[in-house]
Amino acid sequence: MNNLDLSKPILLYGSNISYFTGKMENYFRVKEISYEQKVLNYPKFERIMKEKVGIHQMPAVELPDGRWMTDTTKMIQWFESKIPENKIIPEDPVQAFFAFLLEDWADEWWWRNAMHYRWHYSEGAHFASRHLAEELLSSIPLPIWMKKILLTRRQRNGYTTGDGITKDNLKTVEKDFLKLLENLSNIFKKRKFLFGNRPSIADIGFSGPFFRHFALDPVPLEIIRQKAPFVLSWVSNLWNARVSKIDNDFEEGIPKDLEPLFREIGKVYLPYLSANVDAVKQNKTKFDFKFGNVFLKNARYSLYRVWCLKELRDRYSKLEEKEKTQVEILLKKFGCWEPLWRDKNLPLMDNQEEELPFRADRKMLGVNE
Ligand SMILES: N[C@@H](CCC(=O)N[C@@H](CS)C(=O)NCC(=O)O)C(=O)O
Repeated sequence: MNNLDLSKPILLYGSNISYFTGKMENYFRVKEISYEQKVLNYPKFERIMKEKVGIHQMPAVELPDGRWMTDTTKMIQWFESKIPENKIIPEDPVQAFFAFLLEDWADEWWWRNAMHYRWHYSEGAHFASRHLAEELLSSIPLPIWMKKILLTRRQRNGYTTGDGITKDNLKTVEKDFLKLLENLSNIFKKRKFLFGNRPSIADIGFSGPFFRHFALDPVPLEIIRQKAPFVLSWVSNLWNARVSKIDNDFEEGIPKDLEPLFREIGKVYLPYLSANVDAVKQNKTKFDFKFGNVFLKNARYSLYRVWCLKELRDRYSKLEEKEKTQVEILLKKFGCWEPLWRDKNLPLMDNQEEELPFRADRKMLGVNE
């Protein structure tokens, strides 16, 4: 029961414009795990997911033995443990620690920016709402125009204006994206992937925001074309990469040009996780946040992201003493050490997310839970 039968394709349920479904597709392709992408219509999909894995979110994976899975981060770790060849997790534990830190940032921080560009601009909202209405809601007996309105309203209330973005701070959210493009361009003009000419879990993480959002939605795609074409090449390089065919190794240690990314994590993302911890402790479902150049008003709290912070800490705690010292020195240099440990006790539920990837306790943002 614990083994993985790869003689039949794995089924991947989700939309083909979904952030996390796109991430999982990139992983399966790079790792050459054969899969079939399937669409399940609403409301059936929601019902089945709640029954099989406890919550409803995309993507879901069904294994040939009939088991269902959720959560890309934990699913990828599970597949990596079952298929040890052609690993995408660096063998050097220090590199692996930093690769997972980038993956977490890509999953949890860039979601809001991606949703903003898709749903704020009518060009993106028209395209995405029509696509989703036809792809996922075809069994609901309402006219397309009404489904489009309902979808757009749901996504904005859940993930953009309902998650910290206002008319006054919208530009700070967009500037944050431009900074990311600048930092990534400096890397991808020199090599194909983040840690070398070989893809890692960090690249897979970034395929979430980029593959089905920034490099697909009309407004951010044009920005990338004009300002960061190397980033566009990286999106295709990853989609085309097959780890089994790549002889190159990762670069030694932490490449210098990744430092600006880690400094952003220390300046904005980890303080955000800590502000989220405070909000959860006080049961404030909405909270304000101002750090670095980013400013959010009434951002949604997330119980899931408290667990993400715990995962980062656990990853550090499991290192050998010598590696701990190396990681600590680097985290301190990047301004990440203090915010990583700022909150002594994390407000987690008992055994929260311990059954992942087969059962989940919380959605990332609890919209329509
Ligand atoms: N941590 C989860 C996040 C999955 C997630 O939030 N997926 C989005 C779509 S890309 C979703 O299904 N959101 C649920 C909703 O909008 O109700 C993962 O890594 O798979």
